[in-house]
Amino acid sequence: MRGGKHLLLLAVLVVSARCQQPKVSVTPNITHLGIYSGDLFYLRCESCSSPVRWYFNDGAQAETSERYKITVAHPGHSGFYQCECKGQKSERFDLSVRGYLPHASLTIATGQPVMQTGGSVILHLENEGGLQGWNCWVYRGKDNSKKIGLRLKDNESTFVFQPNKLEAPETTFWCTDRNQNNRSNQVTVRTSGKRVSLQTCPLPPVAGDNLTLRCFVCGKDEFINITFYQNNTAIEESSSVTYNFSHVTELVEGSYKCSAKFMHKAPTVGSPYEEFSDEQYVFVQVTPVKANGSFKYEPPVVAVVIALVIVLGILSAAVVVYCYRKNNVTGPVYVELALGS
Ligand SMILES: *[C@@H]1O[C@H](CO)[C@@H](O)[C@H](O)[C@H]1NC(C)=O
Ligand SMILES: *[C@@H]1O[C@H](CO)[C@@H](O)[C@H](O)[C@H]1NC(C)=O
Ligand SMILES: *[C@@H]1O[C@H](CO)[C@@H](O)[C@H](O)[C@H]1NC(C)=O
Ligand SMILES: *[C@@H]1O[C@H](CO)[C@@H](O)[C@H](O)[C@H]1NC(C)=O
Ligand SMILES: *[C@@H]1O[C@H](CO)[C@@H](O)[C@H](O)[C@H]1NC(C)=O
Ligand SMILES: *[C@@H]1O[C@H](CO)[C@@H](O)[C@H](O)[C@H]1NC(C)=O
Ligand SMILES: *[C@@H]1O[C@H](CO)[C@@H](O)[C@H](O)[C@H]1NC(C)=O
Ligand SMILES: CC(=O)N[C@H]1CO[C@H](CO)[C@@H](O)[C@@H]1O
Repeated sequence: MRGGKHLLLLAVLVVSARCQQPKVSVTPNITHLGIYSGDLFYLRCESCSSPVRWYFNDGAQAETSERYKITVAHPGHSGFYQCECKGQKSERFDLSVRGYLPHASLTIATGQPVMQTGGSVILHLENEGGLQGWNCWVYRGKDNSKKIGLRLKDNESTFVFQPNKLEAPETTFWCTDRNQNNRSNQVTVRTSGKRVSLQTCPLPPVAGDNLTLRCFVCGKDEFINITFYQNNTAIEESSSVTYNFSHVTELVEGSYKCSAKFMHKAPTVGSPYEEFSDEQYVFVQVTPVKANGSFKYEPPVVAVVIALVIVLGILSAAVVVYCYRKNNVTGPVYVELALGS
């Protein structure tokens, strides 16, 4: 029967797709919780090693590593992503970024978004509906996210806790309710061995807000001037460690860094020397809009499908053998983390 034949071919397709076809996934695994403005995550091309080609809405991207980093998510990142390696292209991965923040809020109570390596921050979690059953998670850029168990006394709506010391270059925190239906925004803390660091608000400013950039300098007494840079162009040099934007617009969006001019201690040495901070990208949220996330289905050309099916049919036997040998990959396991405080 015709239908039966098609079904068989479909089964063959599924088997071979499972083994060979690359697949786009998200780390840390937050997709089931919704992706919101300001999130940091990686799109990963599973069963691929670099070089990888990435596509966003069918457009080729510059990224060639297995991981495609989204540093500060915004609705403009919504669409479909595909990765390709060794001539194999993944299925479309639909990503929808909400143009607003979750109800529950996580903020830095003590510390800054950029800390010295080995430093620690104190975080403040708040949810109007109470925090019973809530836990937090930490992602350090590698491996899997780890759980931070919160020792909540009762159903309070705010909680303050201190995660472990910051050793990774980039550490991301967020919290979820018991059933993982709701979550907080993320807080990302970076570490830097540099003496100069630029601090911005951890959440992207909404158009119309005021925004303060702050240049932190270790060894305060010896620096003379601070320079702020926007997209590598100096925008201000003065003795002030802050730079303010009032009523930000999209035009403020860009890459920022600052530098401090230091004077040599010895009285005979003349000219000052300059040290730069790392760059921070500032994204401005325009009016909170719901992401579109619509999936456009384009029916494939029948002839191409038939040709593909025949080719895959020939290959399937070899593929099945290969699969049985190689299919011992396990899913990520979340490790419970004892809390220091
Ligand atoms: C991501 O998390 C969801 C819900 O906990 C789970 O069903 C899914 O298998 C996870 N995905 C991966 C790739 O671990
Ligand atoms: C926790 O407190 C909130 C109000 O603060 C209330 O709406 C909610 O029902 C409480 N949950 C439990 C499990 O007691
Ligand atoms: C510091 O900045 C001021 C402008 O605010 C400038 O006049 C002065 O020359 C700068 N000093 C140095 C050492 O660059
Ligand atoms: C920027 O704003 C902050 C607080 O709103 C203020 O303390 C600071 O002096 C301002 N900086 C400048 C350069 O105006
Ligand atoms: C923003 O800054 C201006 C001064 O530059 C001030 O008048 C205004 O109150 C500030 N707005 C907010 C929301 O802080
Ligand atoms: C800075 O560069 C980014 C990316 O190239 C661009 O989108 C943005 O408009 C630039 N911002 C400014 C203020 O020039
Ligand atoms: C949402 O999608 C529809 C049709 O696909 C389009 O007309 C509309 O402009 C989109 N809206 C946004 C906010 O992207
Ligand atoms: C406080 C809050 O946002 N609660 C939501 C948690 O998730 C459930 C299910 O998605 C919603 O119904 C609640 O409103």
